[in-house]
Amino acid sequence: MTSSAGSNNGIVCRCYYRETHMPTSWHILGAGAIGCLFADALTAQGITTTLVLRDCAASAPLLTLERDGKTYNRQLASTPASAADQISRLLVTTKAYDVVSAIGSVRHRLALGADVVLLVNGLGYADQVAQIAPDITLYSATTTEGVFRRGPWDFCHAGQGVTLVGAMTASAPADWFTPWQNLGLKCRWTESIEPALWHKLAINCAINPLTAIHRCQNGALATRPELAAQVRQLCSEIARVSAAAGFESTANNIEHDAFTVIENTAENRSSMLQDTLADRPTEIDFITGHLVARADQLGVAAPLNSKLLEQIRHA
Ligand code: KPL
Repeated sequence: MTSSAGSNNGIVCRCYYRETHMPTSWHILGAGAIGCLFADALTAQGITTTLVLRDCAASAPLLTLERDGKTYNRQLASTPASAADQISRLLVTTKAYDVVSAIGSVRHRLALGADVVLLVNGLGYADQVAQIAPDITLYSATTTEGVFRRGPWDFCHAGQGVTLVGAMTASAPADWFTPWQNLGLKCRWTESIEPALWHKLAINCAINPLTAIHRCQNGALATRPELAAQVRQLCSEIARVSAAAGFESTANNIEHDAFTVIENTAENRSSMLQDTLADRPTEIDFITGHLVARADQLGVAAPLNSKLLEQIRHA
């Protein structure tokens, strides 16, 4: 990528020219279930894809993935975060609390104007990313793909979902998105990613904290009447916050949508329950924490959400 800077009525304009011969390649930061699913799918399409590994000496991981009832292996390329070669396209699939430090670890490698896609649960980290890496082009994504880890590099793609991708300001699909439509995963471009991210946040607020506190599968939130009543109360609070924040569709549909997800993922352990059971930090500050902060700003009461936030924080 080359760049030129000019001045227009005192406003400094920086123009980026992407060289058309530049080969498509991706780096993936966050070698968990979703990161490895995309690493596999991109590599399978002949797109050079490299996992960025932060805590171990770079070795080439041999991925085992069960998909559509078949298990296969794929050798993935990897690089240590500390390496020097440039990154022009980065897919971030870390935990929400890790996004900023993970991007910080490869900041020295990011090309001017690099495309960075945040495919991460929750909200509230994008501004900090833009602060530490102001010269990147930021995209966001949200997915309902169901993948779980069975071993260090062993994953099962248990449920096909949809991945929505977009830019924070409405725009036509990015040039790099075309091959994403042939990954064997359902990837769709959306001109309104913010409502999609908010909707996913709302679903996670309704499901994740309760499953972590009660150590239950998602389905129990519908079958146990006392938990279903709490889901309904959470949803009515979320609906009020959503309406005040201008997310009408979530405001109108959250209870119906939350129970649909609960039904469709009845056997799942939510990501927050998995984190709790594995004694890892949870993403609560970027899920319920974000909702409660927004409720406070908007002067909307969200007492049950606030209570669950404190319970998980102090668990
Ligand atoms: O996204 C999820 C999560 O676990 O984080 C849900 C939709 C609740 C599925 O388990």
